[in-house]
Formats: sequence, structure tokens, C-alpha cells
Amino acid sequence: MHIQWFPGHMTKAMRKTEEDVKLCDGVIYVVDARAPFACFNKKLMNLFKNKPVVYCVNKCDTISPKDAQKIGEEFKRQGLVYELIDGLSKRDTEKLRSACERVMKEKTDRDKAKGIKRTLRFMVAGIPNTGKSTIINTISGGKRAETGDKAGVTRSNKWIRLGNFDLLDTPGTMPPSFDNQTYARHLAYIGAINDDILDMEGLALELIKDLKIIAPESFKEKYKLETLDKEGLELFDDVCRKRGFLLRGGESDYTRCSRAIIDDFRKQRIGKICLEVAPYDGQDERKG
Ligand SMILES: Nc1nc2c(ncn2[C@@H]2O[C@H](COP(=O)(O)OP(=O)(O)O)[C@@H](O)[C@H]2O)c(=O)[nH]1
Ligand SMILES: [Mg+2]
Repeated sequence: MHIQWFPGHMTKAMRKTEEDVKLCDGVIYVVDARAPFACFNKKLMNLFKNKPVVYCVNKCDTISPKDAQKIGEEFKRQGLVYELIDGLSKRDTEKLRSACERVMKEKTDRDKAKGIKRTLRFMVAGIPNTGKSTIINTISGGKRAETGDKAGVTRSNKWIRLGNFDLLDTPGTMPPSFDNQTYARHLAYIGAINDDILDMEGLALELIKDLKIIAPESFKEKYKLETLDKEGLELFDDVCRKRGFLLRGGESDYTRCSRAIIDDFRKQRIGKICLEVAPYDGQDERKG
């Protein structure tokens, strides 16, 4: 299975981002805690290389506190300024505001000495569906940016003014191609890639193979499987049977079961699973 997704509107969005970043003091780069490293779009991040960036590991409520801590350690090791947050928590999103103030402190102090009081302008960027608009809504205490549980809800850049703090909501963009297909799969699992272009049955089979390694206990428990010591497709059949997704002749109904498994994963019904904490950090292609 090879995943590729770069619709035309993203080229335009990328160009707009390149223009708009010049108007900003810094960037809040939002990633999804379930696949934080897959969310790094190098091409996009390249546009921010001269700006302070606050990394926001969002949706931490969907993974275990222990895994969140591990992600934090890795970001720290890479020398990044970051916050681990739940984008629906007002208290958490306020941490982002202070992180932005922190990275701007030198400049703000210099301005203050000159008697200048300026508004801080931050662009909220990242790949699609990581929760950029949600975070802006939570911080602003109102539903001002459109959100939705699929890729591509935000179509254009939009300023949200919050007193002396302005945030720019942007549509997410993907890299033009995925050189790491493990990461591409992770993005598909978490819903960052439009489902309509994906082979959902192929994707569910891949997810089964990944869960067998990443979260064997939760996977086994969720579908009441007797053993995981089987090939992916055989496990797929077991899940179909256990969930009652069978066609009239008793054969597996892969189509319906695929949707169900992927949905179970996205809604944490298999467990709070992070796909990218060591030793399953997606750096190596999956073994076995
Ligand atoms: N569980 C959880 N879901 C979130 C969080 N932040 C956003 N979401 C959900 O993720 C989906 C995408 O959010 P949205 O703000 O539209 O993402 P955007 O494309 O980056 O602007 C929506 O269904 C949100 O409700 C979070 O911190 N935790
Ligand atoms: Mg959005």
C-alpha cells in the first residue's frame, strides 16, 4: 500500500502561508499526540526557520500520560520549545499563550524599553486535523474558527484577535510526497488524510499489523481474540467474526469491518494509543 495525498489547494495554501508568515512574530506548530513525528511537515516548517516556533503537542487526552511524557522528553532532546496539551481545555491552551510570550520576551522587553507596546501575532500551523482551529476556539472562549473531524475543514487563513494577542488560523498542508510510508500510514490512521482517497480495507489490514506490535494487549482484549500469533489477514478474519461482520455465506465483510476498526482506533475504543513512542517510533519500517 502506497499513500500519496497532495491536493491542488495545498499548493495555494502553502504559498499563502509563506506570505502570511512575514506578518507574524512567531508560529505555533500543532501536532497530534498519537503521531507527533509524522506530523512534522518539513516543507512547511522550512518556511518558519527564521521565526520562533512553539510546538504544541495537542490531543494529549488521547494517549497515556506516560507516553505524553516520553514525547516531551524527545522534543526537549531536540531542543524544541513545546507544550503538551488537550486542545479542549482552557487551562491547557493558556499555556500556549505564555509559551508564545516566553519566546518573544527579549523582543518585547526591547520594545518596552523604547516605550513601544505591540500586539503579538502568531500563526497556528500544521498538517490537517491536528486541532488548530479547536485550540483557537478554546483560547478565545468562543466558536470563531470552523472545526471538524476530518481533513480540510479550514479553507483559508483567518485572523482571530484576542486583545494584544492575534492568532492566524491556517488550513493544514501536507508534504508534496511522503518519503516515510510508516508515517504516512500513521497520518491515515488518525484521520489527517482524506479517507476518500484511501483504500480503507488495505489501511485496516495495516492497522491490524501495527496494533499487533504497538498495543498487543489492548488489541487482543478489545476484540476478544484468543491469539495474535497469526498473519494479519487471519487476524482480520478473526476480528470480522468476533464483531459479527460477516456476509451471507459466512465470509468476512472486510468493507464494514475496516470502517469499524479504524473508527475504534480514532475514538480510543481500542485504548489510548500513541503510535510513535520508542521503540515504535516509526523510524524503521515495521518488522514482520
Ligand atoms: N480528543 C481531542 N480531540 C481534539 C482535540 N483538539 C481537536 N480535537 C478534534 O480534532 C478534530 C479536528 O479539529 P480541528 O480544530 O478542525 O483541526 P484543524 O484541521 O487542525 O483545524 C475535531 O474533531 C476536534 O474536535 C484534543 O485536544 N483532543
Ligand atoms: Mg482548521
